[in-house]
Amino acid sequence: MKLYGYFRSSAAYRARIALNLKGVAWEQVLVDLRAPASMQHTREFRALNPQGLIPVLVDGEAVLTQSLAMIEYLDETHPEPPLLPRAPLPRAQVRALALAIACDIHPLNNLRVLNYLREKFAQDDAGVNAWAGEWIGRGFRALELQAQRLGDGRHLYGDSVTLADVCIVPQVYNAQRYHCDLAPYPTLMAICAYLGNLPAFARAAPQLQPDAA
Ligand SMILES: N[C@@H](CCC(=O)N[C@@H](CS)C(=O)NCC(=O)O)C(=O)O
Repeated sequence: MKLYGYFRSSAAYRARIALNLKGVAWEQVLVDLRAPASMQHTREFRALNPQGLIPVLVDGEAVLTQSLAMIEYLDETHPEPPLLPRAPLPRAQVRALALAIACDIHPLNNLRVLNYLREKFAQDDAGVNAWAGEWIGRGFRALELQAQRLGDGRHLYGDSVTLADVCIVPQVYNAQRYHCDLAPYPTLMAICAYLGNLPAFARAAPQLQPDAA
């Protein structure tokens, strides 16, 4: 499989973790999101994903966009280890945690949104960090409580790695990039400290990717 990604992209980070957990052979195609390269806007890349977003997963002739869809595809085609519980209720609860991150937190600190704040609303680094911190903070306050209720202190949900864990580690990385105060979220931080040492997570870390600056 081929994963189109960029070391700092937290959505690509999720896909890297899942590919590693599943133990499939995969290679990385680097898409430099930074200006002036801005490879996500090239005609060639838009032919692959008209959204102009990474990650993109290519499996043979199949092209998949949206990290959560590709992770569920991997989970269905490579069932071990499962990233979603089988029973409907825990399955929905894990998805809810993952979606809280992928739909409600992450889009507000995506590059194109932050660039828009800079270009159209004249925000500097401090303004951009305050924006990102606000939305990450609102999301993390809820997740901290949910992790205390639903997790075991090492996992966001239950006692094994799930899709929710695949999402929280990259989102905490993003929070650190934007200098968020993470002290109010001791449960989330303990979970990420544990997960970050698992080989599949460790190998997916941004600083270990070939395009890391
Ligand atoms: N919901 C999408 C989000 C993808 C996304 O936002 N990717 C970012 C990097 S984390 C991107 O490609 N940004 C390019 C840009 O903003 O121009 C997913 O989960 O795959």
